[in-house]
Amino acid sequence: MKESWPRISADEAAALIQHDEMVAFSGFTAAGSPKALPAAIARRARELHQAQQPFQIRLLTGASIGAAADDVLSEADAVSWRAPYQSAAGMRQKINQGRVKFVDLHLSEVAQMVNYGFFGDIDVAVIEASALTSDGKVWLSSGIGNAPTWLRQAKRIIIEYNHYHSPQVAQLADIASPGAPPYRNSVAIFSSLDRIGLHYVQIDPRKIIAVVDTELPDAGNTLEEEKPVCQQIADNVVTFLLNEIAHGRIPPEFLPLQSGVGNINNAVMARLGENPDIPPFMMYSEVLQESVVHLLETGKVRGASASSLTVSDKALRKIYDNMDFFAERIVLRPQEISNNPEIIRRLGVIALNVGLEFDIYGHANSTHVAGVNLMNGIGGSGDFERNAYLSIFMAPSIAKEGKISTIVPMCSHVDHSEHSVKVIITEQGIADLRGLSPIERARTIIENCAHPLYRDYLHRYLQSTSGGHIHHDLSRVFELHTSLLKTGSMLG
Ligand code: 0RQ
Repeated sequence: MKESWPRISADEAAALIQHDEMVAFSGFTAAGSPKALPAAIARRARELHQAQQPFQIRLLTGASIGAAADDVLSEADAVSWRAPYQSAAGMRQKINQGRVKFVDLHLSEVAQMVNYGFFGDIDVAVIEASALTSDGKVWLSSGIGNAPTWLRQAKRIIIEYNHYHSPQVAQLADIASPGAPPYRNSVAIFSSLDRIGLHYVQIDPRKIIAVVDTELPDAGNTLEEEKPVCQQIADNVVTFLLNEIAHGRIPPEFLPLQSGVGNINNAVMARLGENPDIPPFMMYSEVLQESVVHLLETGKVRGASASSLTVSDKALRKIYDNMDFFAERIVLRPQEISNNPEIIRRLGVIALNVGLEFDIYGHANSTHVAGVNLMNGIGGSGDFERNAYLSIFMAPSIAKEGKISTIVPMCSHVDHSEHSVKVIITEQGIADLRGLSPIERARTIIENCAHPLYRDYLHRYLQSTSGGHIHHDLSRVFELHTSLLKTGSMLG
């Protein structure tokens, strides 16, 4: 059924959004997020603020959106409340100044929370679509995120019809809902590529209040040139996984991998891809980065499930131009399915995420620098690490040219408890914590993962403390952090 909605401009669509409304954006990372409305909402905020009128939205998303979108909104003071994840410098600053209220959430849980009204009603959903029909079928684009939930729950819908995307992109989508308790059934995914849903979302077309045409690419993902430290971490990950295969702790056909975002994860994927002793494997992840596209082509990655294709323009074009090949190997899912704990546990996913700080007993801080300043948010790391077959965390052993040790006596903020962290890997080495008591864990983490600059301090700290099952000296436990705050370096 061909659609015939009248088109309006992004500014006209933004004018349909009122002060203090809950607005929900489609997508997961820049992929699939609205491209025109964020700037238009920011312009509306500026104009109204100049006229001394209040205008701020509450903003729900899938994960991060394009950094430019979050930044333009935060610069215009257009957002009063934000959840569940962001990764933009400007938005981060406003959150840390207390000018935007931020709620850090496990990404798998957000749809359910919204369905049950934890955050109130969604007034307006702004959804990037690659195709649309007049009877209310909406085909999404390169990122799915929470868009199906927003489309079902929102009172009003603004569609950004992005002609940049090939309408074929929807072949990758598998839109399904896990249902709602107490009548939730099992989610019938037994292998990464299993499909259980539809390619589109069916909505009540009367809810669509505006359609805006765009032709704008996803903001891509800009990865830095591979640093030696990323390569060393990646080599250590490969060594660890090969040893697991050799000892029969990973089956010969391997297990599906989840890989977080950023340079370390990209290096890990590249190294796994190059190594002939790592068998071809599946991915059950949330974000597919650039390196995975190449690995799908070489056959090293047999298939990949995720919520978004966070890749460059070139890689996305390659997928669109070879859709027959990629549609058999990629499934894009709503994040309540891509990050679903039930499926992660069932498939035996190997989770690989980066953290900011780890303590000697194995707790991990992914989100708050020195315990106070938000970096990005927990994202999907908790969904995967808590439920994985092997929960692996990675980080360089030092940050800021050695002024910071990422291994500390006690984490200044905890996102993942010791129970969710089975292995820590830095460029220094591998701390395999399985089966170790707290004191054994501490010795292993310090010896294998801490940087030589900090190793003696940490050993001395441990030796000088006493206690019961776990040893700590509460008067000194944050000595490194205190020194960082006082002198700008943990070394003092
Ligand atoms: O800052 O660039 O100014 O030097 O933190 O660190 O090493 O570049 O690593 O980009 O992979 O980010 C944990 C933030 C790591 C990310 C985190 C400084 C360091 C640098 C970034 P500079 P790197 P990355 C999938 C899974 C949570 C969400 C998640 C993250 C900057 O991986 O947000 O896992 N994870 N999602 O110098 C102070 C420390 C530090 C420190 C590093 N201890 N103290 N600063 N830095 N350690 C994705 C989704 O969920 C969508």
